Amino acid sequence: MELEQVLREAIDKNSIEVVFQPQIDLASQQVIAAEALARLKGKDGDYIPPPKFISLAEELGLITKLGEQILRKSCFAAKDWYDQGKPIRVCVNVSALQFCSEGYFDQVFAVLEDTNLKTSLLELEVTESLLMQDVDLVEGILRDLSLTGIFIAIDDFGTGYSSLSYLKRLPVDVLKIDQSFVREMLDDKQSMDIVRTISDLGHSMQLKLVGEGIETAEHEQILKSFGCQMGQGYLYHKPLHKADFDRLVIQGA
Ligand code: G
Ligand code: G
Ligand code: MN
Ligand code: NA
Repeated sequence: MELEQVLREAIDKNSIEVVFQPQIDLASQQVIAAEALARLKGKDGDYIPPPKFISLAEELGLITKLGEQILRKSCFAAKDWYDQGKPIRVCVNVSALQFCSEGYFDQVFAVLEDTNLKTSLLELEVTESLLMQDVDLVEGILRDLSLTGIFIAIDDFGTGYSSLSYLKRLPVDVLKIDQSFVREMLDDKQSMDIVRTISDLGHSMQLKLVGEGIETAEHEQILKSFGCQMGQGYLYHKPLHKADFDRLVIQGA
């Protein structure tokens, strides 16, 4: 299968690309974090959707290796920003299978040591569905990671089924409001209500809120009115290659 071959080759050559989408502090409009997003080009030169190659890597037992390569590139980038005077946190998506695989904590810690990145400049994005898996296992790993100072975010929040009492118990720092609600909130009262409810929940649990998929000034204004502190979306920037990200945040161009 062609995709499998492309994926295996990228892992062998450590050639997976990582792009970075700025996260904006809505009050100051400064870039304060970046979500790392993996990119893999097919033979036709077009990018393969990440959910496709990530799930294939999971099926083939390659996710641990692929995930480590993505994490390493992400931490390396954040260390470079830090060295250039910009302590920008890098937010890395973690597949559930990778998270639950043996040695995950050690892998993360080794990458931080090798890249010499401070723990507080790494944020791991986990999904609600991960939280619902092996509850004790997941809670233990989250606790170990969090105790080191690494930030934990729940991605696509609102699309899953995490119980609030469980959420309260977990060492979570950030809720990322799923972009589908942000996209639909202007036309759909229910989506607006969901965004408001997630924001209220975030405040009562003292979590930081990131609005995703912000495409218009109106989206931003509504999220701000709900007390959402951070935003990510095409209104600000698309995911950028490292060189373009550097031009933006280091040189201010
Ligand atoms: O970047 P893009 O919009 O194409 O991403 C689509 C989906 O793929 C998002 O849900 C994103 O979280 C996921 N994704 C992107 N990069 C990674 C990665 O490095 N690891 C994992 N597990 N998921 C990723
Ligand atoms: O599920 P996750 O949040 O990790 O998905 C991130 C994906 O969302 C990235 O692939 C990114 O390209 C995409 N994305 C980021 N901002 C926007 C936006 O404003 N609009 C749309 N349609 N997609 C976005
Ligand atoms: Mn994400
Ligand atoms: Na998301």
